[in-house]
Amino acid sequence: MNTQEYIALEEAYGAHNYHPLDVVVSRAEGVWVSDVDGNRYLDCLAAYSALNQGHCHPAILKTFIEQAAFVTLTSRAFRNDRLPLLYKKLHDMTGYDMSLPMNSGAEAVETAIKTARRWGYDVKGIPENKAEIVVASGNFHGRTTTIVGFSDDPSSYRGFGPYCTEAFPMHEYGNLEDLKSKITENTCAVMIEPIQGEGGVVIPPDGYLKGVEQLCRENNILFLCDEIQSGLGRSGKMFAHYYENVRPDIVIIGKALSGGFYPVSAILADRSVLGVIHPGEHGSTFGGNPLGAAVAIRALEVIEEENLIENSAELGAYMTDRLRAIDSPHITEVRGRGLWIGLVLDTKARPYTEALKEEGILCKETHENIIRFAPPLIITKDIIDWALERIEKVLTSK
Ligand code: IF1
Repeated sequence: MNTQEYIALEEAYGAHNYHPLDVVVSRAEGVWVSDVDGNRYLDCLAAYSALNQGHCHPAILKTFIEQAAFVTLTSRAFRNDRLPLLYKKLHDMTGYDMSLPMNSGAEAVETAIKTARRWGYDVKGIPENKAEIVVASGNFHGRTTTIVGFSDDPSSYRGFGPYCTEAFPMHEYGNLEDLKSKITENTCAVMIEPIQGEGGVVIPPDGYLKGVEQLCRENNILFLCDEIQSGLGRSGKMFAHYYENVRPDIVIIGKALSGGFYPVSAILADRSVLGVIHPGEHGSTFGGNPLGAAVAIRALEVIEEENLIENSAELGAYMTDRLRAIDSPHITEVRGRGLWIGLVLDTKARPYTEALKEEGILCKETHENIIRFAPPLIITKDIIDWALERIEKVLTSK
């Protein structure tokens, strides 16, 4: 079958919950993907940073295949020989006492919400069912009904109510005075992304993360940091919150935690916080399974072994500088951290992402006028130069 035939099937029998580019990927390796018609593309989206290690990384693949032949799932009614090693690896890499593994990012966010509320009641002494978590404008934390209930993007929340909005007061992202005004005696946590991905790589003002941490400490509130997209090297550091040397009480991770092989997410926290969850009070069928744990351990090792964090910082700065040097009347801003770059245009971005696809580059627009570039962190300078030639051609031709 060819591209159009696959698309016809998808249109006929699949829910239309996405508007993807018309490229039908059938093979992928490293930074490259190929479609069913034999066209090859540079992947500049990396599955929204689930593929920091690149597609089908051979070392992770080897572990995936080996572990899948040993044991894939035990449920948590029994123990297994991979999960303890993942717990230790996450402790060693991040410095947090403990972690709680889940599957999707949204599940990890829900886990953070439940943990913060339970801490609010059992430790802080907030009256039952009164706990509030302050969230940010422009947030994206997943698509469960709880989470979309505190989104300010109608395409995320419209028609999915009723919501529990009083439990999630919203402050203007980046505005510490506004955050302060939203804190009450019933606030158990503040939850933010250190950089907002879906908002188009929105970097908050210097000092904002430090200010959030300070307000949380002063008001006995937990600082929850969603690093599902920004974490694990994407921003040029292990975590984007490292740019301001803050230490959140709960760090939420996912996506590249498994290198794109398997849904693995987790929350990281010290015993004083995660100790509020007791046996039988939270979990999931696949959470902490040995296949996911084995893959996650190997995915984390690859980040270290291949110096992906340093590569992201170095080549991200290079790519950002080169994009800023493009003489295009349509580029109003180039912003980013590491290999996570938002190209802000003064016009709709879709025609440009379509034109880039014709040049062999896959990337995605967000909020109509922003093109995100987030290639796998294994990318090399010569491939970035190859891409920049084509990006400049497209951005100066319309
Ligand atoms: C889609 C973007 C959307 C996330 C942060 C939690 C989650 C995500 C910071 C939930 C997931 C994905 C979801 C995916 C597209 C992508 C995305 F922000 F990355 F661009 F949607 F807005 N926190 N982001 O970025 O993790 O449950 O998906 O594993 O829904 O199409 P998940």
